[in-house]
Amino acid sequence: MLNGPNLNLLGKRQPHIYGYETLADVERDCRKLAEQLKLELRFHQSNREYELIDWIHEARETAGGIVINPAAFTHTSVALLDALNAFEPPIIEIHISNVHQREQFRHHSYVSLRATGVIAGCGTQGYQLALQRVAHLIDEGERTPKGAKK
Ligand code: CA2
Repeated sequence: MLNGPNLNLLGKRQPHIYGYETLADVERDCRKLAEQLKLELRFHQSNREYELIDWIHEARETAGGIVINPAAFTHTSVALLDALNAFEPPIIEIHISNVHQREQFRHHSYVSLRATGVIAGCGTQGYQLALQRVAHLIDEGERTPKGAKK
């Protein structure tokens, strides 16, 4: 689960947009859910684009899926898109706010060009919804023989 720039401020500023839960609260709730879903969860946040890219590269060898809130990099980063394009398993893009109800520049997402699914406007609950979706897609992938039509 990857989180982009400024999400370390979650719950501490702009609660009218992002709510009162901190990123530590989100991580705690997701860890509980991951345990129920029998998934090993790695949870990261960075304000640096290259660090997110390095984690995506690392995930190529180790992860069954990615949940990513790219934050402002959503709208700017071809580099993040390129890294995600090199990752094969499911990717769920999540936004806490409904980006489509906000400024025009938030309506476009480079990451959506690669994301398997997108969740926006469900608050911090979106992270848990995304995790459930990844678990479902991993299960489905394991039941579908390679090369079979889905
Ligand atoms: O709604 C989302 O989750 C966003 O990805 C959040 C980004 C924003 O740039 C995207 O357009 C939508 C902003 C993350 C910054 O988070 C803060 C949280 C609390 C206080 C200040 C910033």
